[in-house]
Amino acid sequence: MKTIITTSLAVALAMSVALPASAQISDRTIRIANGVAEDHPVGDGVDAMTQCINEATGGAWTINAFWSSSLGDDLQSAQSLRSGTLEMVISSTSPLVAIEPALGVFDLPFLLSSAQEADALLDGEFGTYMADMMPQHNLVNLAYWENGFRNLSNSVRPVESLEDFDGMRVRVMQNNIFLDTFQTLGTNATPMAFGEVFTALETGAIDAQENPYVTIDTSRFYEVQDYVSNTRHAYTPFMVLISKPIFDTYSQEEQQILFDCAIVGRDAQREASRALSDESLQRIIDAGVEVNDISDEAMAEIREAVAGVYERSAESIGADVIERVNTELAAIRGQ
Ligand code: TK8
Repeated sequence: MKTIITTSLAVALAMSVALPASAQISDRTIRIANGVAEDHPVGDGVDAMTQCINEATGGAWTINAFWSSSLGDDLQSAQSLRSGTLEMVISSTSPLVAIEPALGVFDLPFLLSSAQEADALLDGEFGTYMADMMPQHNLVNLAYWENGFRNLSNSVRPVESLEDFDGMRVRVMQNNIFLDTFQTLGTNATPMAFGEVFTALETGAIDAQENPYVTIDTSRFYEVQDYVSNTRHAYTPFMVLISKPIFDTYSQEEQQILFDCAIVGRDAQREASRALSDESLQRIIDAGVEVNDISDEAMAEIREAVAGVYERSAESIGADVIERVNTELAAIRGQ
């Protein structure tokens, strides 16, 4: 009896030494929900993340991405994650404000002014501080990817001044900060899920929407819009979220693979996003859309008009969160 135990122990030990990794890795299937189209830079990020996972798990995991809101919109998907019926979503922070109001900090108009600033903020202490708010909602943020600087497109006129926003029927993401911003600019703003935007533009139910060039390109909004104005009014990041109830069933090693590969995906995704942005802009122009910049003077007026949004959002976001982001940004800007 004793010999048998000793032998099986020895075998188990030998195996655990020979197979240090696979012993902790189970077969898993991860479905990833997305609102964007597959040729959006998120597709490049998912490819890089998947390849990294394949290498780390020896192919034990199956990753299935679903595009163009085919598993539901950002908020619906995030709710499915919370109840443990879906594994992952790559979502803009904006619709998630319904779950965690502090995320509205990223919707504040003209908060960020460059991609470098965004990276430093999101990959630094502030990004961690915001991510740490998610587990209490049954969500785990693995990384921040790039959605990008948002620009206004419409079918009415080029927006060159504050007055040009007047009366435009614009779709905004579903939260009060975007609603406030666009109402303050004088538009008739309607919150709407991303998946409904193309049809609403096509049928003329709305005149305008706002998204980065890569989204105006890959979601083909240029087919149903005549003008794009370079407003860069917000940089709303993507969160790569995993369901916490599901994440909790993963071994520590598996959890680490998720974090590491989401970062590998992030780097590929941001690179693709920045490379595609100029190409997308060119495709939009080639499609016959009129693209315009806004003068510094007019931009200053637009910024001034929406400055009050910060004050009015302080209660929902949390004054401490706004103070924190301002402090962090001042440090990043070397002020
Ligand atoms: C895609 C969205 C989208 C966002 C929006 O699911 O809703 O306008 O910018 O890209 O996250």
